[in-house]
Amino acid sequence: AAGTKGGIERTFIAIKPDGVQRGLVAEVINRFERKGYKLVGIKAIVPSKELAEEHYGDLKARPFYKGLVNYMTSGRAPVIAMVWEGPDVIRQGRRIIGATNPLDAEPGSIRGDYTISVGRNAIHGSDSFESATIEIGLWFKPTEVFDWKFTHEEWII
Ligand code: FUP
Repeated sequence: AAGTKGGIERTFIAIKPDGVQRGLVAEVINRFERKGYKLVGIKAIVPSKELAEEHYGDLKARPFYKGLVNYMTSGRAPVIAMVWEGPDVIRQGRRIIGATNPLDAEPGSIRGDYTISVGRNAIHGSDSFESATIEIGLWFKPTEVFDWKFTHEEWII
């Protein structure tokens, strides 16, 4: 499942229903792909309430928790769940995504370029090795994540 292999990390990135509604799927994938990161898992999924609640379990006490779970599970668009692999991809992924509050997110980041509301910030990315491991295990079966090599990997990694 998740983890590192010789310094190569994996992270869980999800385009949330508002990001899918906004037509940002290709834009998000492009930003990770052009950087040189490797897409090792991807699927569209409307998460169950249980999955969404577990994913955001650490936010249970927050006032926005219920609305957050409702928005993730509404089915008005699926979540595009992905696993990306590469050197430092957890931290770099957070940089590519930008700050949680879009009004603090740098222009040039996904949230900085495309969003204005913290409750509709389009995308999720794991914030640590521990959460990446947990989140990949939560959203993906082992058989849905693939080990593969770029043909000319030595020119990228
Ligand atoms: P992040 O890891 O950047 O997604 O940030 P958090 O885990 O702190 O927050 C998870 C989600 O909760 C955010 F993407 C959106 C939602 N949220 C709010 O709706 N209001 C807030 O004040 C903070 C977070």
